[in-house]
Parts: sequence; structure tokens; C-alpha cells
Amino acid sequence: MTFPKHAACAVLTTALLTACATHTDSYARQAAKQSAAAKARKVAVNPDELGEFANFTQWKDVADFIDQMVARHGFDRAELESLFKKVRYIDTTIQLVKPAPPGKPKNWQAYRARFIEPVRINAGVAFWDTYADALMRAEERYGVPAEIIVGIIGVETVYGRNTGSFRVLDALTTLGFDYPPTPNRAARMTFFRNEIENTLLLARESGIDPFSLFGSYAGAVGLPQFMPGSIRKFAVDFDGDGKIDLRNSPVDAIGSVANFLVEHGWKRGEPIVFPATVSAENGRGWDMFIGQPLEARFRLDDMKAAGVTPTVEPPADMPFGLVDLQNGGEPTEYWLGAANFFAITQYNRSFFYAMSVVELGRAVRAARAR
Ligand SMILES: [Ca+2]
Repeated sequence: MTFPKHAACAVLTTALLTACATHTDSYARQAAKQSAAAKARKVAVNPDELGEFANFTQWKDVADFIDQMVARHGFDRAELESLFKKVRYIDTTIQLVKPAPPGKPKNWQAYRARFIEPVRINAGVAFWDTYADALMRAEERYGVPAEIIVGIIGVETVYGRNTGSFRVLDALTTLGFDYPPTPNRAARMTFFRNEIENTLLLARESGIDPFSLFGSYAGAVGLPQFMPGSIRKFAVDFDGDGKIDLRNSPVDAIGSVANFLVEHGWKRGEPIVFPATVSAENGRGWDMFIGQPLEARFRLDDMKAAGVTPTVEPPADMPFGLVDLQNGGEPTEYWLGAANFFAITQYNRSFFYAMSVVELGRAVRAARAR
């Protein structure tokens, strides 16, 4: 979440694993041993995800970071140095955050087909059946419909099947201190260093070993793929066992997704999206609504006057934003997104993402009703 790269990840990981076959013998032996150990623990670990020791404490930026953690939060310097000596550098994370080479134009139908498909829908039905009580309780408490929670957890991890096997601290430290040269490098390094800080605080607050946190290549944890900062701010103990565990408690994940959405503007009982068409007749400028901030901030009457026509009529007094879903060479699809649609984009800042959550949730609900 909050890291719009999910879709490319699985494909790229496969490519990198293939490349990894050329590693040296001793590394391969070590990896095989670790992989066997992982299998015994029933955790899927790829050799690339294990990384290598980089002695991060010798890096000046890491030493400065440790200084800050000591000054700002009263961490014990020797303990932090000992911790960062154990952190591994994971080149895979660097490869995965590099921008995709310019190529095919964005294609919503192709993206959609990866998420709205039978395996994920069937897994969603099973998840909904198993956790129907918790989903109903979340809907009552937070006002977020079960199908939206089911949509998010399905798109994120196929209901816990793909939660990631990187040690969070390894992934975050690698990205926080050696982010590849991209235009947004400085901002991303700040982001990941903040998440290292959050990981250390989270571990201290909940009395866990920070190395016990596993997640995606970007450090997102558990069924809902929360970054450590989001765990601290938005996760809830929804099964009432006294701790928050997004990796092993689907019920905690359900409550946490609902709470996250409410904290990001979800409004109980309000609709999400309405289909629309656009028309350039009379030179009306609907394209002024494209590329705007991710909020519902326009009056429907103004949008209609500019050539946006809802094909299902929404309530008159609701604000909207225009959602454009490009389809490669085919015509772009348009929707009117209400505040609740944009709340989902706070989870992952992508129209494709938010719409696939909505559509997967609807598909699972429909499949359950059959
Ligand atoms: Ca719990």
C-alpha cells in the first residue's frame, strides 16, 4: 500500500529469480540451505530476498540515522548498532523500485484481468464465508461495506497468499539508504527512512523483535500490506487478543482496513463511483478535470456543463472527481468518483488500483450470491 508498484512486482520477481540462477556456487549452496529451512517453516523465501550483509553501521547516513534515533527516541546506541550490523542489503528491492522501461501505454482492461479473475474471486468467496462475522462487525462499526474490505485484501495479497517474505528491516534499510537514481530519489529515501523509524518504534511499543516483521520488497506487512507507519497509526486489534497482527490475524486485517479507510475520508452509506461519458461538443472543457488531486472536489453541475455526462444519475449534492481509465489503443473509460472512491486511492494512489478493488469486491459478492 501507499506504494504503487504492486502489479509489476510478481512478474518482475519471477524474472529476477531466473536471473539468480547464475549466482556463484557458494551463494547458491547457502541459498539452497536457507531455502530448505524456509520450506520447513512453510515460508516461501526466494534466494534473492535473503540479501547479503553490508555492514550498514559503516555507512555515514546510517550512523547519522542511529544518532537521530538515540537523540529523538532514546534508543540505546549499542543496541541499534548491533541491530544494523545484522541488517542485510537486498538488491532485489533496488531492482523492483526502478521505473519500468517506457513501453506499452497504460491499459485498464489488461490490469483488470489480472485481479478480477476466477482464482481471486473464489478465494474471496472463501474468505468472506470464513470471516463473515468480522466483516459484518467492521461494516457496523466503521461503515465500510464488506465487499470493499474483501476487495482490498484480495487485490493486495489474494487473502494472505502473497504477503511477502522479505525481512521488513532489510528491505526498508536497503531502500532508505541506497535508493536507485530516480527523479524522486530524495523523497523516497526520506519516506523509507521514516518507515525504518516507524519499524523500530513499532517493535519497541509492541515488544517484538523488529526482524520478526516480514513483508513485501517495499516493507508492506501482512494481509492488507500496511507500511509500519500505517500499522502504528491505523491498525486495530479487531479480534481482541490484545495485540495487532496483520500477518496472522485476518480479523485484525479486516478491522484495520476499515479503520484506515475511515481515517482517510470514507463516508458511511455513500456511493463510490458512477459510470460516465465525456463529450467535446461545443468545445466544452471536460479535460480540465483530468490529472487533478485525488479528491472529490467538483460540483456535478459544473462537470455536466463541461461535457461530463453520468450514465447513472448520482445524487445532486455530492462532489465528484473524474476518473479516467486508459485502455491502450482502445477508448478510455470514464467514471465519476465520489469521496469514497478517493478514500481507496489513499491506500494506493492509482485509479486502476481503486477501481480493481471496487470491481473485485462486487465480483466476489455476486459469486457468493449465486
Ligand atoms: Ca489481534
